[in-house]
Amino acid sequence: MKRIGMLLLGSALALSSGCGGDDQLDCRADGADCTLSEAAAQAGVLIGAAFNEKDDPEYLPALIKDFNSVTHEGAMKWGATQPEYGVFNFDKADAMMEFAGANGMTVRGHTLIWEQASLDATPEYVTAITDPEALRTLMADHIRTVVGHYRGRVDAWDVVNEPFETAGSQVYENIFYQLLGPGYIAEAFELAHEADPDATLFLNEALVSNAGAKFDALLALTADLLDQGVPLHGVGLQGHFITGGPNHDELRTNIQKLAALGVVVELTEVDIVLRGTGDEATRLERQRQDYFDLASACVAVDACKRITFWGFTDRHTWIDSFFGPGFAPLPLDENYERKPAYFGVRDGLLSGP
Ligand code: 9MR
Repeated sequence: MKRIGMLLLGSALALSSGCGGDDQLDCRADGADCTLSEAAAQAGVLIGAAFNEKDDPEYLPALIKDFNSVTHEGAMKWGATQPEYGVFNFDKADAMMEFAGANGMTVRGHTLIWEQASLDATPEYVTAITDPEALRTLMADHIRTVVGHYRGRVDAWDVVNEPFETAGSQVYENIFYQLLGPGYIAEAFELAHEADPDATLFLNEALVSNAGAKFDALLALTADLLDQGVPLHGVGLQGHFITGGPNHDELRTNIQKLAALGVVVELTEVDIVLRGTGDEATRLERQRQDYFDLASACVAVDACKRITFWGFTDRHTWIDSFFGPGFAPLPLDENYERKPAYFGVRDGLLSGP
């Protein structure tokens, strides 16, 4: 299955998007039927999607058609890049780089440090460490090797992913926190910056798109790191909307508050489950409105530079494997047809000045 996926990735290298590059195209003109990347280009933002290897010939052509930025769902995580102590493997991530390069797409690197009890990709040989200096050495080697391998080629890195408790607003006391203290975050950013001084370095967090204590904690942490002179350049608001949709005003305000600190902001892992009551048409319309609210909140603030969806077609979404089928969270349906959500994103992108 993985081999087939890699072959598909290879065979799609030659495809070109045929969109997104036409500066003359006016997506607001009557009858214009722009792709998402064309609309995003007009809005001055990047539009991306996470992907994986899939045994599905329609998958990559659909990704290329609508997006100009990619993220791999797993290939750059610790467990993939350093599966065993001191043994690095860049096969899948290198294939993504080649795919992105051949199709004129930028790459968001995800992620260098992410360790949580419930869900991550940090191998046991890391979490089993008890000596702080051993962990510090390993963390430095990991970040230097991975970021160094892609120096000058990955334009943004999620250096630390989900430093907070998923359901709370406290910093999560992962193995790095336990052994290195809260300063592990600053250390990770310093290491990444040394390894690639031109990469935009992000703190990436879940469930912070709307107002609340967790967003306030993220804002305070960002301000604190910047005060310390840490090379933190961006904050990613993931945007997995599982229980509720984005609130346009709260999201815009959150982006503005982060921008006021001097960082760029990206919406990094967007999906919005088809939820609530009513018939399917009603739910699809609510999802369209949610996607509109989200995209329009981003383009309303200059500092919001990219929207990345966590997948792009309902045929392949992590939501199915974690929560079961039927949540249809993405802009393209299971047959790669454009959903109301797609038009919500596109209209939202074009809603700016
Ligand atoms: O979608 C990803 C899934 O395929 C992986 O199994 C999982 C664990 O590595 O991570 C999922 O992506 C997560 C992302 O890396 C960080 N934020 C939450 C995402 C959904 O769980």
